[in-house]
Amino acid sequence: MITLYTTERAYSYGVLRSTNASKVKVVLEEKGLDYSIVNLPPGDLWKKPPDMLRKHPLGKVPYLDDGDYTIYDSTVINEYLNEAYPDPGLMPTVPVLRAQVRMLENFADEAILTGYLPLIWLPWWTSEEKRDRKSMAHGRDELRSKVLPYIEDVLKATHDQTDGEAYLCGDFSLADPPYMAMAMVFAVDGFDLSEFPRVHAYLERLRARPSYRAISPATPLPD
Ligand SMILES: N[C@@H](CCC(=O)N[C@@H](CS)C(=O)NCC(=O)O)C(=O)O
Repeated sequence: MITLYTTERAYSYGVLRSTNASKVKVVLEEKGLDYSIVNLPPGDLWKKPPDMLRKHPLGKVPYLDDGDYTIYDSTVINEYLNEAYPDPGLMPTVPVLRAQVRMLENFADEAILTGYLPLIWLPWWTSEEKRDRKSMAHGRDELRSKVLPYIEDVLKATHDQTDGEAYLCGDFSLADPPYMAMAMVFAVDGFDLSEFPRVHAYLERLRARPSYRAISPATPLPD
């Protein structure tokens, strides 16, 4: 049995979820795996109680139990799931394409999920009066100037070789789940993507996948 440890909380404007754990949820869903969720209180991410540190030495989410094993770090977990449960495969077989998937996944992790997205996302977890508007505006500006132009170019290059309906590396792959987490944040934030039409259409395609339901702000927490 697989158990995913994450943090999710319901607000009047939608359910907010850990972005890194959302990457993993998408892969669990894409593979049709049975899993349960342990929803840790957001405060545990700061307090890092001993039970959490025993499972993840950095006291972060996600981590995942699969039988007797615990695996942490969303990228490592997703590669593990793809190897342990190979159907459907989410990695190409050609080495240079595998490298491309890993580069785009790493770009999302560094530039987006740990880079600029938290400047927008963390304030949404606090009350409206306490929200740091300056940080949110800075996060949006940095994404617009340093991140989204690159993704727009990658999508243009991919689309020039495909039918224009492709994902980041052609078929849906491990490169895409972190951008699904970004799509989730942008849905709550109402982020304006009119300058980036390819990114806008790509995020809409991601939101149309059945696996997005598991991370959508519109999907209620289980009772
Ligand atoms: N590289 C890690 C990053 C995990 C991460 O930063 N998770 C956030 C929640 S989305 C967290 O636990 N933050 C608390 C902290 O950084 O101490 C991964 O991909 O799993």
